[in-house]
Amino acid sequence: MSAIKLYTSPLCPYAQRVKLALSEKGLLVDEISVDPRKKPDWFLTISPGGRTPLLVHNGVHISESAVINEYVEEVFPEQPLLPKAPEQRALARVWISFADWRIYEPTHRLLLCRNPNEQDRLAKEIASALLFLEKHALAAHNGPYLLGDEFSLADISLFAWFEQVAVPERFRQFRLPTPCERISAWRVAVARRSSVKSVMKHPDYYLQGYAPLFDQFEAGMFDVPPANLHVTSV
Ligand SMILES: N[C@@H](CCC(=O)N[C@@H](CS)C(=O)NCC(=O)O)C(=O)O
Repeated sequence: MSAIKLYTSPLCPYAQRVKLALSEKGLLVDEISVDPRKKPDWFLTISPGGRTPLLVHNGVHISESAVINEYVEEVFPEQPLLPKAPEQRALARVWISFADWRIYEPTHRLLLCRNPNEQDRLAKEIASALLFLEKHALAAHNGPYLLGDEFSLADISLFAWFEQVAVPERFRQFRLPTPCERISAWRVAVARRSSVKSVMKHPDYYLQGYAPLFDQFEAGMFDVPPANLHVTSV
């Protein structure tokens, strides 16, 4: 049994972020999967917010993927996932926040939107954020990662969005903007890492997981979308 417990849910991109950070550090973890649509009472006892991921270590319960990953980085500094220089660390955090607010958050709204005009507007908003990333993060150096040579928590925060990009593509006709050559090269470099290979799931896994939820959502079988569709930032 590992000293680290990680509570996840099957389609959760935020849990994937934490799994990738733990994998980078070679840490063993007990993973417990929770159904976000039928949260067991015992889960709500340890996680009053009821959200995944939740990390339990040394009796401490930590939620919020970005916070969990910073905790993991502080407690297990080997195989660092943040640069040494404060200004580079700050930059990593800027891109983590950018990913949350400019990419994940509008994607959440896009997935939960039934209005075609609004879907179109949100898709453009996300595409424009990706173009910003292409121009301002990845053009600042020769890559291959967001901060240059070093793979960091910034790459991890973005990885989980691209892992599931087939979902907005299939269910919301989202298209990645072109040309985004640097982003394409970044995806190739990230996918080559053994840690990524160990956690990454095939797009079909997400498409099959989301399909019944979208069917129910589009059929108006619930007004409030199912928790699985929560791709929230806060
Ligand atoms: N900002 C949070 C988002 C966590 C989140 O939204 N998790 C979803 C699953 S992907 C969840 O637990 N939803 C259930 C609910 O909100 O009740 C993070 O980065 O960890």
